Amino acid sequence: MNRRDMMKLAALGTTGSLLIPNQAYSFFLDPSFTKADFGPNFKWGVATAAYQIEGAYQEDGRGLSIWDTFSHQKKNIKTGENGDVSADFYHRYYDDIALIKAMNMNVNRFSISWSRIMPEGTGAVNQKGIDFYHKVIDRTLELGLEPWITCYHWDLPQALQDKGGWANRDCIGWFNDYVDVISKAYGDKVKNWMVLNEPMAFVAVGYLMGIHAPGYRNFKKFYAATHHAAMAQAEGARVIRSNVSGSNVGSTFSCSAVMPKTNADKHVKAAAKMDSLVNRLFIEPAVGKGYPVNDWKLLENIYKYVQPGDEEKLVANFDFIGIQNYTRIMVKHSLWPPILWANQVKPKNLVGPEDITDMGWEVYPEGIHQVLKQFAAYPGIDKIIVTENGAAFPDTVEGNSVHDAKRVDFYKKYLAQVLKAKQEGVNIQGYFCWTLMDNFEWAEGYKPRFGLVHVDFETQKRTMKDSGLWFKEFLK
Ligand code: GCO
Repeated sequence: MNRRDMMKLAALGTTGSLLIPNQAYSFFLDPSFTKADFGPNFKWGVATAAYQIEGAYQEDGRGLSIWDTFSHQKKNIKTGENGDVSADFYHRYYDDIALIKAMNMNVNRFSISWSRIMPEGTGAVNQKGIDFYHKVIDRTLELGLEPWITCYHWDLPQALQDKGGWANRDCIGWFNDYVDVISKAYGDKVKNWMVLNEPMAFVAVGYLMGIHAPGYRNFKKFYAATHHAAMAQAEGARVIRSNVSGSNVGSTFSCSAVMPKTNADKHVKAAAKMDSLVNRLFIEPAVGKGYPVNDWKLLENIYKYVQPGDEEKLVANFDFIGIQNYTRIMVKHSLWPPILWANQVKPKNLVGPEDITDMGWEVYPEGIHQVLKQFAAYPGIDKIIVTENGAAFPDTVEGNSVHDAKRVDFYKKYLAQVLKAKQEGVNIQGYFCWTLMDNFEWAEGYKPRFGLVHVDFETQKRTMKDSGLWFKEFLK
């Protein structure tokens, strides 16, 4: 760290837009474990996504993405909001990245906006887009943090959606070309790469449920998009490996412990279908097991889009996998939705959940232990990073403090379960919080706040929450 940074860091908490209250927060610390229990080389970080934080949606040659289109259409976002400005990270990255350092973390996981790099999705490269992420990476490195890049966090260039998006097989090639550009541009500086963020989420929620961009409710498009994204996760890994010497390549998976409501056969079968969709859909082809069709025959339709030679290409040989966990799913047999014949028991209908977040998700710390074990059991999984975990709760803003006791409690309980899995032998090498600062929560708008840092979206003032201070103290 140079002198200027030291001065900047020293100034944090006193003046300016970065507020870190100076009180001692050691009373937060849970005596049951310490940072040292996770080992000396454990990676601690925060994760963010381009569309959720950057704003500047028309600046410096950026093309439009499906999330610009989707959020600008009426009724898609519950609050009617969009990511046009968001947390304005595009202009504030310099100070925002310092907040990660101020929490004593050592990793900055962020995603690259494909349409900043290639405004039309293919072809011409936008030098200003390339330059922006160089600045983000350089800032990250100069603070002594490791940059971890997510190539794709859901913001497909709109020009490619106009040609069918992930439902078009050409998307595999478009994606490879984009990954080729960014891995060549940043490969000298960045060794840690995640190909896709939660493919199950963007194909199921975007192509089947119609809740996320591009907003389709279409089984055929869902099957096609699933196969093309699964191909892209493996092909993308190979592109990175060939361009980046000493690379550490993985991809991230959304996962939730799935359990049947009771041991009744119909609930058990329903849970198995849900597990195939929610947890198994992308990891199994990546480890050479093919699509998880045994418990949910309908998924056999994906094979209509599989061409000769694809099955070998689906195998990714990841150096690590990213586990992203928030809640569990308690499943009951149900006539709705038809075809899946399975539905989630709403957390509010469960008996005595620990708590329910602003997303309506049950707080269930044991669930992260369960999914870590479940994913570690696949062949060829050597290393796991928890690439996202966190919670949305309302914050209490009081002067220059932001109190979020429930979030602090959430992190302590989930971390205890991560540690338990690690002590039982799962090779977990890092833990990244979702997320650095409050941001655009997709179809939910700005209402659910997941940040360790509070953002006042009127003034863009940042204030570290008690949870951020907890990490600062815990990681000291
Ligand atoms: C996700 C994402 C994040 C979300 C977070 C909370 O994977 O869903 O990576 O973009 O904001 O999970 O919903």
